[in-house]
Amino acid sequence: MATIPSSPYAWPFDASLSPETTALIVIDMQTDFCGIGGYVDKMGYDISLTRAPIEPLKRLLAALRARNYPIIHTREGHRADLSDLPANKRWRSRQIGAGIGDPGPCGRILVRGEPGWDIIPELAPLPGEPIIDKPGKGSFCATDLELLLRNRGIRNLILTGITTDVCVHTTMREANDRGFECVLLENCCGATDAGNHAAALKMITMQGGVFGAVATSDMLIEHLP
Ligand code: C5J
Repeated sequence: MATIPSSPYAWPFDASLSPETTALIVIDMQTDFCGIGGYVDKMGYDISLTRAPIEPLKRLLAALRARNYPIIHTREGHRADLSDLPANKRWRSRQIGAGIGDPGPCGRILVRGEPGWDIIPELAPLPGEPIIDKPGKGSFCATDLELLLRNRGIRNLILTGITTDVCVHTTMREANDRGFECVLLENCCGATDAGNHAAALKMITMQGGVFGAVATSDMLIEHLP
């Protein structure tokens, strides 16, 4: 029986932390969200905030791979013909100068197969680690993530990646509603705004942990069974 120190309760609630029950999800660590010339950079946001989780994530991946925890990566992106891109998402991104599907310094923005869309080399998935390609913010929407998790008997999710307040939070909410027990590692996430990152963490801890718990990767690594 194992838990880690986290807020607002020791996670997971039933002390079932183990490689058989628990998976790491690394969300959207793509050039478009943290690289020079990518989508977030083109919108004018500070990519040092979305790059902050890279080093802690490297250490976390090494620790979890060494203990055989399942690791799943996600990528946000759209088909080359943009048939899975809602018109309002395209319109909104164009308003802010980074039109999804339009050409940019890293290729067509958030289009599958383009250089900016891929996961950054520092955090490249290893062979055998599933990659979920998703058209939306949440990792469960229009993907087979839930099927993969249920087939492996996974019921606890360690959530990391970018951005804290958008794709990570949406995934956490989707997972919580499906009965998955989630922890978000605050130093392994980043947002396009420091205040939004802090607010997203606080939201999780309300109502006794309405979406799960918040911890750090150091605490997790220290207490990993
Ligand atoms: C956004 C994401 N922010 N990965 N995507 O559009 O958070």
